[in-house]
Amino acid sequence: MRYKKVLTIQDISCVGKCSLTVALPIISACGIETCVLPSAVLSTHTAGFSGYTFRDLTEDMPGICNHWEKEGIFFDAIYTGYLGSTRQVAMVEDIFSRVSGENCLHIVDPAMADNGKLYPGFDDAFVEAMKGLCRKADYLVPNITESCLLTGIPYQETYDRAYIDRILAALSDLGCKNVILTGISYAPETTGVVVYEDGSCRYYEHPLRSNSCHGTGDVYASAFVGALVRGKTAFEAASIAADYTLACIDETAKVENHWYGAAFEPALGKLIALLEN
Ligand code: PXL
Repeated sequence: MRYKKVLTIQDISCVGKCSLTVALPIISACGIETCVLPSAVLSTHTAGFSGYTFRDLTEDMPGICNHWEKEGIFFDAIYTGYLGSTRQVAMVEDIFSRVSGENCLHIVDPAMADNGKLYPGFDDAFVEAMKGLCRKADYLVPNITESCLLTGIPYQETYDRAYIDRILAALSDLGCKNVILTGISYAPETTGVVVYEDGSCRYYEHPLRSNSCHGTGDVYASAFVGALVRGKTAFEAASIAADYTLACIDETAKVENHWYGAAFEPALGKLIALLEN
């Protein structure tokens, strides 16, 4: 049996349930070996906490990659999320070229913005650098805000299918082959994901919950990567990740004061069941 190995490159937010503390358990639950390259270490994530610590690990990256190369370590997929500096984005492109195994899948979540705004600490130079990494992705997993920043299309809170088609065409012009566009809602009670593959679009729609919590983008991208590497098609993986994320949001609603992250743990059994269908 081929034992698949994913490398995921994103930060460790020690508390806050996002990035590596979400990717590691979720991809592992999908039955995939999950190796990590931390981009930065923060005491918490930056959305809703104040006074967090931030240690940028850019300087550690070349040495870690050199060692893997010397050991002949290669990956079946590389999945990137929140990166710690603009300089790091080019380093990650270099890592793609050095430790990708045969037919390695590259999945890029350009985690840098939400709700029309860049996250604290990011600027236009970071967005420019991120465009380069997005071109290297086999699958890009952005939200609408990130897509707008990458393409220069003004962010809109309400929109129609023509606006989403324009965003997808612009991402394609940027060089992104396949795009899983998350959080696309065309009706008040529903939301969903648009799966754009080789120029054609499919939409997976599901109920929209009124409770929101931080970190659902990371939960979604991690489940997508786990399902894709397990051998599901991109549309199947996108749908499984959406059903799982919805289950996590429902679990979060049962817990008091859990705004800082999704209660993804109680729904892991559901994810495993979805993968076995
Ligand atoms: O979920 C994206 C994310 C990841 N890592 C850190 C963040 C955020 C979003 O705010 O602050 C540190």
